[in-house]
Order: sequence, then structure tokens, then C-alpha cells
Amino acid sequence: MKLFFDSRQAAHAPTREFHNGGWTPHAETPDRTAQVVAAVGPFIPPHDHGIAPIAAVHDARYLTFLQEAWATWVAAGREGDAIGYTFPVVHRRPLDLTRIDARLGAFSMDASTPISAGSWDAAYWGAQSALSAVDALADGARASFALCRPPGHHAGPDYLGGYCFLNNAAIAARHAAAQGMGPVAMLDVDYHHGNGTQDIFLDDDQVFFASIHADPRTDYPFYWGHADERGEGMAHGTTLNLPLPRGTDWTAYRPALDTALAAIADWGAKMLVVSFGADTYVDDPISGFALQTQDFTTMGRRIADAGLPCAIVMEGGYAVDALGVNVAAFLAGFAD
Ligand code: Q9C
Ligand code: ZN
Repeated sequence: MKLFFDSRQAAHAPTREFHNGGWTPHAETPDRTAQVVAAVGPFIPPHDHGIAPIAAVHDARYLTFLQEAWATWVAAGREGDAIGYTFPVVHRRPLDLTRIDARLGAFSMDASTPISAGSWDAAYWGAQSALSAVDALADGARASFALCRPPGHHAGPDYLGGYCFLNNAAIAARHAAAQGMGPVAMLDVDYHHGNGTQDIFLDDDQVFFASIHADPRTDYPFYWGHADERGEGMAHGTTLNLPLPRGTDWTAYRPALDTALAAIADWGAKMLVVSFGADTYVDDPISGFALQTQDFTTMGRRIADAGLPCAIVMEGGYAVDALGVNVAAFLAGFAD
């Protein structure tokens, strides 16, 4: 299997996040990718597809903000990571505000996603890794893996959040659809609901989105991922949310996976993008499912048995010491 990663993705190094009323060390560290690189290499650097396939998913104003944010923060005399504190939930019209705090708030869904010096480069090259994973399928591979970091599935058309800036999986899916590889389906198995991916494709009937995740009544991102969200307009029925309770182990997870894969097959998908998070692992420090390392191999094999060319995109997973073996276990399920 071809594996894609660019060392510039390590340049994003947030120090802390706002959590339950106080600051904690940031969970999404460069060491995550180091663990995976050590466990499952060799990795190939991605091809540079430029900004166009990213701009096919994200608004131009948002991309300009992301590219300028760190320099604007520094120019304002700030120290430490750039992070917003005022969020325009009621009124988000496109005012051309220049103050960095106003721009951070306008383009953020939370205060867990700080911008540091290398954040744009890291996000850019992570997206290129996802695009290169699609190219590998176009060249005939059955499966490919993009070690995206920072992750992507919480990032929407014009907002960051949940440690995510560019929606790598969505960028990959739209790239695949544009090349005629579709119909494209997306399967999100990260612990958290992929709200950004859902928002991007909510009214797009060309891409089917299925997500298995912790019930948003108890878990982040709270406002998305409920079972009654099914897609809008022409795209009604092309979003499938399968929330599960905290404590879910493989026995309870497997039927949801079977439901998602059956829906993807019924929809007539010809190609699959998997948002893979290892934060469903029993020892994940910020999550509440109970999957074991060997369950990831079973999960990978069941997905592979769907028989679709499959681009696997890395999302979360914060039990850093176990992240390498858990990713290796999942990818082993795709071995012949
Ligand atoms: N700090 C992914 O797994 N947690 N993102 C917010 C307050 C955010 C996880 C709790 C969790 C985001 C890609
Ligand atoms: Zn997650």
C-alpha cells in the first residue's frame, strides 16, 4: 500500500487548548505522526496539486485568513498560539474586519484549535497527502493511506475547529469525483462526528457521507451528528449518522459498521474515502469507546471486503504510545 506524508506536517505544534474551563496541554501533537511513521513506513512525499483542489472545498476568504493568520497575530504583538475568543454565532455576515481576533472568531467553531507558526504549511501538505492517496487509486491501487496531520473532518467550508483546518478527506473526495472516479462515498470512523465533512456535502448529492461516532448528546461536537441529520434538498438521504453511546466496544460497534457499509453499497458507490480516527481505542485519553488494537484489523478487513478502491485519511487518535500499532493494525486489514 502506498503511504503519503510530508515532513512539513510536523511544523504545526499547538501548545495548549481550552478544555473544561481551563488550559491543558494540546492533545494533537507532532509526536502523533512520528509514532505512525516509525510503525508503518516507508512514506512517500505527496505531489503538489496546488491550491485549486483545496479551493474546490473551502471558501477563498477562509483560505486567505488561514494563510495570513499567524503573521497577523505576530504583527499585533501577540505571544503564543493564535486563538479566538469571540464567536459570531448569531450574525456571521462577511464583514471585512482586519483585527486578528475578529477574524479568528469569524472562522472558528471552537477554542481548541490554535494556529502556530507552521500551521498553514502543515495543513497544506496534509491536504496534498490526501490528494496523492486518491491519485494512487487512479493509478490502480486498491487502497492507499494519507497520514494527515493536522486532522481535517471538523473543518467546514469556512471554519476551523476540533484541531482541524483543511478537510483533507473532503478535498480527496471532491478530487476523486472531479476525475470521474465516483460515485464517491465517505465513511467516517473517528470517535467524533465529522461535522465539517457533513457540512461540506450536506446539499451535495454526488457524495454519500456515513459516520459512526459518539452520541453528540454527550460528546463533542454536540451540535451535529444526530441521527435525524440526513442531508438537505436534493441530497436528502445522502448523509447517514450512526451515533453510539459511550462505552461502545467492538460487539456494539460492528452492527453500525455493517449498516454503514450496506448503505454505501446500496447507494452504488464506486470509490471510498475513509476518515480513520484511532480515538475509538479503549485507552484514548479524550474519548469513551472501548475498541482494542485487534478490532482495528477486523474493522479494516470488513471495509476492504466492500471491494471499493479506498483512500484512507488519518483523523484523530490521542493515545500516542499506541497510535503506531493501532494504525498498523487497521492497515493490516487491507492486506491481501
Ligand atoms: N478541549 C479529532 O479527533 N475536544 N478532533 C474539545 C475541549 C475537541 C478531536 C474539548 C476534540 C476534537 C480530529
Ligand atoms: Zn476524533
